[in-house]
Amino acid sequence: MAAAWHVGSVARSDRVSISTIDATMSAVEAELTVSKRDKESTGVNIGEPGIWLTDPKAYQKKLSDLLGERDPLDVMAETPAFLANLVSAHSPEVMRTRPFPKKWTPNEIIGHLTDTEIVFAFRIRTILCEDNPVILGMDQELWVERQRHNEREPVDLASMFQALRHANLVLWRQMKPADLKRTGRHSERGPETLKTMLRMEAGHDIWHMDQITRYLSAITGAGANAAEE
Ligand code: NI
Repeated sequence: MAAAWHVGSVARSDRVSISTIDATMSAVEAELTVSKRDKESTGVNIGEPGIWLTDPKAYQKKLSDLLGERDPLDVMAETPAFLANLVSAHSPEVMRTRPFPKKWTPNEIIGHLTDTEIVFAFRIRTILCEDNPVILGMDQELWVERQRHNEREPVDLASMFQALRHANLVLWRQMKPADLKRTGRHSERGPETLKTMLRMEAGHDIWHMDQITRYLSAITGAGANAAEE
């Protein structure tokens, strides 16, 4: 069953248990592209308390820990099919259902993943082609809200993700070990190598595939104890 694929593969690896994922969920939920301070200073509702991490390096490590010893390129190559299966197995109505207050819908999670591919597409090319460039963060919540991801067709979002991921995988696969050592200066996390970003991107996939699976279980009633985060 497609929906169980990601969780199953994580469990099989024996490196990251689902309880470990649950324990890190609230932390990983927070993209550190926008700090709590910035959120507050701009008057944007930050939602639930504690959703924004205060330690960017911890976020980096948690995503890397989710990946464990798996090959990031293998993980990232599997995600488009996983999402394509989800949108064919569930109606648009289900995909647009908000399972918990203030949490994304499954459709919005896929929208967020397309945003991440767009952001990474620019960042990795900038770091590969320029010397130690500044990499800017983005406000993931506002991107999801103002692009109205939830109004989009789930099939379209999944297909956009597939195309964007393909374009990025082509570039990732071309990179030599020396390329992966190149650095950018993240506006909040500081210096970051392409190798670190690759591991983060794959860990980000694992986190959101687990999240979307749990949310769909909660919406459809398939999971007895679907976790909110
Ligand atoms: Ni994310």
